[in-house]
Amino acid sequence: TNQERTFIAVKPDGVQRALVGEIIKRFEARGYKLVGLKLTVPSKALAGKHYADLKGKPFFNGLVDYMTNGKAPVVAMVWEGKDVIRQGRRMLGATNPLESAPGTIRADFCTAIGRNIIHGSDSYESALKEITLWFNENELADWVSANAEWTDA
Ligand code: YYY
Ligand code: MG
Repeated sequence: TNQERTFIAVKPDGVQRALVGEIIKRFEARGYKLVGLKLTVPSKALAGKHYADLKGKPFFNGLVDYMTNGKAPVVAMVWEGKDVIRQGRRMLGATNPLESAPGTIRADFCTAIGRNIIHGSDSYESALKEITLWFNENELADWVSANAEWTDA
């Protein structure tokens, strides 16, 4: 439905590299609606839950440290719109930037899998879990975009 929501986060490397505006711009320009936005340094507990399915991978501890060490915050966002979970993943590109198609965010702005600048939920279940983990209900804005009559049909 048009009300589908996904969790998108600019990781600390994306914030350091001043790509926040560029990333927001792409989702806005596509016609998606921003309903949640905050700068935060996640706790190790939060990052561990966020990446729970990767526990045991050799890169897990480094991943959690990079997300939580506070050298830069994460820009946590919730975006809403038609097919936004799947389209968000397509806009991000493959996990390994060297395999990402040109034109995707990862291909256009990075080369290292361990510094791939952005996160996006990979399924409806992940989106629900991640939105709930990173945001309180009262941090999400219900609003009607004046563009909706031109972008939705
Ligand atoms: O969802 P996505 O971010 O595209 O990939 P995941 O398989 O969920 O891995 C999460 C995160 O872990 C990835 O964005 C970078 C990091 N990572 C890594 O550093 N090295 C790997 N071999 C695989 C993933
Ligand atoms: Mg993932």
